[in-house]
Amino acid sequence: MTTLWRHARVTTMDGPAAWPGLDDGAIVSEGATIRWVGALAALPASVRAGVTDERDLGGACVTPGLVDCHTHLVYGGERANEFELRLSGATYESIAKAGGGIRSTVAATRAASDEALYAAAARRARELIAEGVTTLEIKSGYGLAAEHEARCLRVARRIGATLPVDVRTTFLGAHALPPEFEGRADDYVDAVCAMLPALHAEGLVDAVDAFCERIAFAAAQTRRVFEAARALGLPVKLHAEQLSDQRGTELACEFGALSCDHLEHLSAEGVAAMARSGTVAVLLPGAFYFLRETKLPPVQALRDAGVPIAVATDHNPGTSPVLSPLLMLSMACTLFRLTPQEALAGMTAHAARALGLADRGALRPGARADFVAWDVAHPHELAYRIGGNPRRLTVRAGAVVEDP
Ligand code: DI6
Ligand code: FE
Repeated sequence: MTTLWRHARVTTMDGPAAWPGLDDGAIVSEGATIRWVGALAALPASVRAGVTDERDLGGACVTPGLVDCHTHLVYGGERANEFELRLSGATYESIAKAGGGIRSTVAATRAASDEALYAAAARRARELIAEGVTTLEIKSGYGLAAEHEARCLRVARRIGATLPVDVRTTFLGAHALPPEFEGRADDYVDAVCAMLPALHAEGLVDAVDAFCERIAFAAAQTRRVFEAARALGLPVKLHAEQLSDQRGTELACEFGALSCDHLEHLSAEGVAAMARSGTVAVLLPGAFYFLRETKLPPVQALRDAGVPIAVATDHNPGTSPVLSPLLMLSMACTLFRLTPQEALAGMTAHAARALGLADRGALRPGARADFVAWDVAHPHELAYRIGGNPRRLTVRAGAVVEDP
């Protein structure tokens, strides 16, 4: 099927000049792929001749499908109790040290059945899809034992197989120290490295991540996880410099990391390392907001160095219980002073790059026909609104997505 999608303002996100986009724009999709995109008046007769189906988008704004490149969507339970504790003065780090935090979610995740994990994660994924997400990264990291990490990654794959969204999975075995390894972090890192080959052989791992932080893993331990990833040819990412500067970014860049994420405490050396290795900076305003952080990521230094900036929900029960990608566009602007265009690039073109996906995130010939038609007059409205969902229609791999 070759479809002409016409009567739209098309924002391709294919380079900085593509803003706000083409009035009277049109897209021709051939199967799952974009064949042509441009102003309708410029549609070549040869392309027009092949069109078998036409859809009028009613003047909507069209953008690439959103890519949420950092989520922890699969877990049991929730942590509203900790939210309340923090409001009365406890800190995220003190709660973690007292055995709450990630560990409490690990206990709830281990206790949950596969079905319960799937049902909860699918409910969350539907919320993201409803706001225009067509590609979603899901990390493990709440199982922290081979069997439970595998269960979580299988649930993540099942989300991709059953819902209209492409799922990329990331193994985050080095997220926290599970209680059975208390006082033996190095032994647990050995265990994490030992889990990876079987998970990879089962096709469950697209990338490997770690949490390099005082309350999690040291740089030397992170290095060992990355070496295990490299031995299998898997790309790496890192939760880096979120609460303190551990120089995790420089380490990740040594391994050619796809992305370093959070980055509130990133140093000038870290910025330079990212620029050299072409690593994407993934900013997570939901976690910054929810933890009431005050140290801002060095956005201007990242810009000046030409580091691509992505934006994601970081959905997780402890620090970012966020299911609204559009709200993250808004917060990226209000909290981090991104422009609406930068924020949208952060959830399309740059997010795709943070996942190592060259076939999406921008609307251009040869790319996947993943796009969203929004009831807005200008794409900057996507970052301006707080609440309200202007999505009219999602097209994924060339076909209209039915509400899941
Ligand atoms: N950084 C975060 O913000 C989340 N994980 C991480 O490495 C927090 C996860 C949690 O608190 O459950
Ligand atoms: Fe995270």
